[in-house]
Amino acid sequence: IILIFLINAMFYVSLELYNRIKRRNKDYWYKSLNYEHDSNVDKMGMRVIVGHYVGGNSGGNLSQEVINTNHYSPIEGAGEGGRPVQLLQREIITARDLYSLHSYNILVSDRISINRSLPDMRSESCKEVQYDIENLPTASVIIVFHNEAWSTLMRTVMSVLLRSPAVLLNEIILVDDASDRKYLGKELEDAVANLNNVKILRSQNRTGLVGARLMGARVAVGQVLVFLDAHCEVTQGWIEPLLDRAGSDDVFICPHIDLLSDDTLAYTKSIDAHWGAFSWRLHFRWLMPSSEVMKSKSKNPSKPYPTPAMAGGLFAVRKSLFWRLGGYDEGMVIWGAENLELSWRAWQCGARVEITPCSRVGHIFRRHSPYKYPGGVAKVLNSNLARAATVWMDEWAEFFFKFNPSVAAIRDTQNVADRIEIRKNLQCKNFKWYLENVWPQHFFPTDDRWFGRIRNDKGGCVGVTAGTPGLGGPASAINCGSDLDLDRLVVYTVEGKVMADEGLCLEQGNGRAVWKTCTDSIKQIWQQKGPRLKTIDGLCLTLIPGDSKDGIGDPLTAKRCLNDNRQIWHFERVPWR
Ligand code: LR7
Ligand code: MN
Repeated sequence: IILIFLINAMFYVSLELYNRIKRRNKDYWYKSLNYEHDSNVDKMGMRVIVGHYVGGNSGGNLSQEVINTNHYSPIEGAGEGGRPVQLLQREIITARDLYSLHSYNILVSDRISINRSLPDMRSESCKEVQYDIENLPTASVIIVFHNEAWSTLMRTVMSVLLRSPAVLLNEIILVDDASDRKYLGKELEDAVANLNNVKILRSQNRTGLVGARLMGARVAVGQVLVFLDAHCEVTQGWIEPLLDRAGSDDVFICPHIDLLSDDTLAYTKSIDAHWGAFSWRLHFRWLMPSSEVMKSKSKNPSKPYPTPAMAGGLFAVRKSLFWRLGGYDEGMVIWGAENLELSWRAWQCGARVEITPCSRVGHIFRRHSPYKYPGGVAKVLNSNLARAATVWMDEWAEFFFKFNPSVAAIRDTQNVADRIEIRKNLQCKNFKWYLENVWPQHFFPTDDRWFGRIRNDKGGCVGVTAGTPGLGGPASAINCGSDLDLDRLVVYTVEGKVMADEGLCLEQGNGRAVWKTCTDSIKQIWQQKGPRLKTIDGLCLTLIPGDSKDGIGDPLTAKRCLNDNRQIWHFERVPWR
């Protein structure tokens, strides 16, 4: 299992590296590090790997002294107004050596005041909304951390204290998930002792973010629980819209998540509207919201809008609802999958998941996890995913396990009886309902959708070329691969859409077929006429002769239909479950 995993990981690393060098060879900082995931900007764009498959090391060959010391040393004005901090050339080298410690630029963070100013990130329409502060429910803010940097953790705390009306904030609960950094001991306690209503709980054993958040939730006195990661900064007016919506007792409400650069700590806006969802392999993904949501957003830009899933770290929920729906799955360890589990549970059991555009919180997006995964990252993630899928996904759990044998192999080690009991007791709806009603734009196979390989008579299959960026790219025939290779399989819908994982659809572009985000465009319709696939204009999907003998790598396009076996396609069905 580990070997397959490593090979997979190596594949992604080399792929990402290649793309990175192609895209960013102007940028020293990016080029000099072997990041395995895409940049922040891409992350908030579309469909970029957020999974932490290549765990970092905890400090590499740094000295214990460096690791254990709080190096916070603010420089007047640095990073004020959310501006980036630039380093000198020789400092960049030091910063690079320290990078593995937290997977962000700690030298920069340590120079920015923990009280730094930030611009008001709200839109004009959001600024106009009046909240009846006296009648909003009050909040316990819960921040869990494991070996977080002192400056980012304290800046998270201070931003909450500075920007939340005191009457709305019962307390901030810091939950230390068995950190072993010296500065997070007494030094942190002393700092916190000077602040009003900030408490520290400590977990003796490394439990993971679910266990730690539950520890906090159990003692919280506020009516609403507000969860934040330990490297966030909230902006003006962030808490009122969350509490206003959470008051209604049927919703998990998320802020609009902005970007704190892992390199310069600059605060930047993320794209105006995004949806949370997930790929065939159950990796969390940002997507464009549906056109319905976009329409209602433009009519009413300050209104919270529904999302199929939440990213997981930043949300508010009425405490009573949180517990009524079963808190969290305590069987989930360390990191991962709890965000999807909670989203499915909320929707399927009669609540909602929403994003309010009026609450804006910055979060440092990291390219890999800086901390250790006891037992190994694969085991941790796979067991969490297996739990979530088994309890909530019904037929689609079979799909997930079928094509992810390494997860299937450990599913029997997981006892989820108590979680299934919760689903029964709450009389939750099934996953089919979720897909059809909450995320009808989804790209999963269904009983009404054909699933398999579309093979050209000359060889080569219709599929997304490895390395195609998130937003799509030119389409060529790919190696047909095996039945279990998700990257080579496609969904063919009743309307005639050819969909690949990640929500890419085959579209006739200008002269060349391309993979593009699935939309309502008629250019994405390919009607099956015998062994041919025809566009609305009656053109045939054609494999253009290229350099290859077997068709692989040859470009795809739509051309006048001829008696040509480059227009003949064989539909090889693969049972999806
Ligand atoms: O063992 C652990 N113990 C912890 O206390 C592991 C982590 N943690 C803490 C950690 O210090 C941090 O404060 O838990 C918090 C989240 O961990 P991150 O920052 O490593 O997670 P992330 O931001 O990479 O990942 C997102 O998905 C996670 C899945 O388990 C969690 O739900 C995170 O909260 C979530 N973060 C966000 O939603 C922020 C927006 C980013 C996106 C997408
Ligand atoms: Mn985080």
